[in-house]
Amino acid sequence: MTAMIVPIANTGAGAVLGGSRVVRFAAVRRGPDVLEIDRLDPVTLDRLSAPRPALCGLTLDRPRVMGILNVTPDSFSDGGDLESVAAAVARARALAADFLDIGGESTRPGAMPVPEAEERARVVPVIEAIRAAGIATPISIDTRKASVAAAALDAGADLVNDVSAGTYDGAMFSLVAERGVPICLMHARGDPQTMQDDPCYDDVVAEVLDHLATRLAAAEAAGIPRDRIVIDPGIGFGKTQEHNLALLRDLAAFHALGPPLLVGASRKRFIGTIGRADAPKDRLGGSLAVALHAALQGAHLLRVHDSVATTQALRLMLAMNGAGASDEGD
Ligand code: HH2
Repeated sequence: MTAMIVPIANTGAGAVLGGSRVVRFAAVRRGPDVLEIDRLDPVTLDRLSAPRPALCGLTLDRPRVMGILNVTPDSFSDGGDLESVAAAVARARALAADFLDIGGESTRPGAMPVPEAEERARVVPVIEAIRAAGIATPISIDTRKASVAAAALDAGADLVNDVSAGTYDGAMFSLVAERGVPICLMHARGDPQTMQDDPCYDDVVAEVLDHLATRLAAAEAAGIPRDRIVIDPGIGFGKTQEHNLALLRDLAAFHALGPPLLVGASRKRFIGTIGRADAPKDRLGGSLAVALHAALQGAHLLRVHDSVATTQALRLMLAMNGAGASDEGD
């Protein structure tokens, strides 16, 4: 198992965390010990702090907002909201996000798989219409299927978000390598139908880290260069509330792998439970709290439903930390 190093993230002093404009760390936790960064080996220190490569032309020195556009009838919080292509385009515009993440298959707990042709028919017209409307925001296609990813890329998508990290469809990594696009590798345990049936880990952070290291190596072996890979601990995918909280608490541990870090916690069940909000759409306050926490642990991409509110919160966080609120020069 990977030896876990958890940067103690702070603002103001030490080395930058994950190439961030605002988050720094002067010490790390390793097991029970706290080490000053001058006691870290240079390779580890470099991996933890090196600037991350730009993604689809966007720098990752500040957190970027990925707005969720679900074109599904059954997503847990917004399923069925978008009943026409025109409504999806209007939503894409209203999200005003740095990235758009478009999905045609719900991966909520208990969801049934969607046939490939059906999933393609949901996402392709929406991507084509977004591009035809002149919206140039980078689009990520949220799918586990290589044929859906291929059709979405043909229609104008720029990167692939695979919640199975290439384990669902053996053709996914070769497609991504061949097309030369970035991919987000997310940790999940089990499939959506069964993943919440009593998930168990000895040490959830170490095990998720190890799994992502293995998938990262598999993606590289399939010809996807490291500078086109994003990683994600997969909040809510085969995890209890305690697992989610442990992953968020030690989020900075994931910087040790090197790639940019994406976090998707928006409106998820643990936010409703802890924040006492039964309806997913009532979970904005808790979702913002988690997004800001993740940003202050150096997360590079925040996958959210409420992108306008999240962008506003991040601008304030950046301004208060002296990093400027504006995106001028991006
Ligand atoms: N969460 C969901 C879907 N895709 N992708 C990444 N990389 N990370 C996530 O945490 C993640 C994801 C589930 O949320 P949502 O899309 O809102 O719901 P549904 O799966 O029901 O469509």
